[in-house]
Amino acid sequence: MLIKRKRGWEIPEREATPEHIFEDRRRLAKLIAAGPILAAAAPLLGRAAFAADAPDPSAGLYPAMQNLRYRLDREVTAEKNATSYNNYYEFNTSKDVVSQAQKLPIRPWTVKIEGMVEKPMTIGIDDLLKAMKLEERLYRHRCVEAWSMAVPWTGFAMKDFVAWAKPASGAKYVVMKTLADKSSMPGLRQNPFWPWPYTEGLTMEEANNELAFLVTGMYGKPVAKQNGAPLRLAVPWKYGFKSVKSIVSFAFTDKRPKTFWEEVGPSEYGFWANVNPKVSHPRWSQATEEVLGKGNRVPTVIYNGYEEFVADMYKGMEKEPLFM
Ligand SMILES: Nc1nc2c(c(=O)[nH]1)N[C@H]1C(S)=C(S)[C@@H](COP(=O)(O)O)O[C@H]1N2
Ligand SMILES: [Mo]
Repeated sequence: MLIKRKRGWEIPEREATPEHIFEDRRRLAKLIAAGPILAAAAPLLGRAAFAADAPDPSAGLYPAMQNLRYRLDREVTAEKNATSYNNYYEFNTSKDVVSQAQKLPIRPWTVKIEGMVEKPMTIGIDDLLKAMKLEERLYRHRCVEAWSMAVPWTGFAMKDFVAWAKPASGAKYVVMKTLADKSSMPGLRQNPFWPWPYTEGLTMEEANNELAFLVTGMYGKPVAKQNGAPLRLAVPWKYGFKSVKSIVSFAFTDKRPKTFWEEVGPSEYGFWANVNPKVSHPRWSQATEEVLGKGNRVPTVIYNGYEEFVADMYKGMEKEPLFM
C-alpha cells in the first residue's frame, strides 16, 4: 500500500519552492553578488552555468510516494553526507568525486537490453522512466569498507523491469554495466588496466527479489551524478559494490559473469557479497560499521538487516567461496 506522508528529511525551502526555481534563484543571487565587474560577462556565464547543471527533464517526477513496507531502524543519513562521501572509481579513488562527477553526461542516456531476451532493444532513460512506476523506499546501504548509511531512494522494482524486458526462460543471470567514457571519467585513465566497464551481476532469483531496486532518484529528486545518475542499482542486503552506478546495459545470460571487483581482486571480492558480520574481508572486519555523519560504530547484522526478505535464496550455500 502506498501512502503519501510528510518526511522528516525534507527541508522547508524544498516544500515551499520547486527545486529548479530555488536553484535559479540561487544562481541569480550569485550573479548579482558578483556585481558590476561580471555584468558584461553575465550573459555568457549564465549560459555556461545553465549547460553545466541544466534542469533534469525528469525532475517533475519527484518526489514519488513512499512505499511504507520498507522501514528503517535508524535515522535517514543527512543528504549532504550521502551526496558528498562517495565511491565512484570511474572519477577517482578518493571519496571526493562530486566536482568531477558533474561532467557525467546524463542526457541523452540510453539503456541497452540484450542477450537472452525476447526482443533486444535500446531505450532512452526518459522513455524507461515513463514505462516504470516510481516509488520511494528507505534503504540501508553497507559498504564493504565498513561504513553505512540510510537513504531515501526513488526508483522502480527490478522485478517489474525484468518482467517488462521479457528475458528468455533459460536466462539465469542479469549482467549490468556502467558507462565507460574516457573523456568524462578521469578514473579510467588513472587505472587503465582495470577491467572497465564496471560490471556487476545478479542471479535471476536475486533480480526478482522484491528488494532489488533500480534507482533513479534520491531525497525526493533525481539521483545525483556522484551517486550514479541516471540509473543505478540498490541491493541493500549486499555490500555496496554490487550496487552498480550509471547503468547503460542489462544483459541476460545463462553464464555467471565475472564482475569488475572479482576480476580486480578475486581473493577480496566475491560474486555473492551478502553482508555477513561473521566473515571478515581480508582488510576489514565486517563485525561493525561506522554510520555516515554520526561517527559512532554499530554492530553489522546478517544480510544488513534484510534476512526475512532474502535468506531463503541462500539456503545450503553457506560454504560457497567468498560468500561474504
Ligand atoms: N560504476 C560504479 N559503481 C559503483 C562504484 C564504483 O566505483 N563505480 N562503487 C560501489 C561502491 S564500493 C559503493 S559503496 C557504492 C557507493 O554508492 P554511493 O556513492 O551512492 O554511496 O557504489 C557502488 N557502485
Ligand atoms: Mo563500497
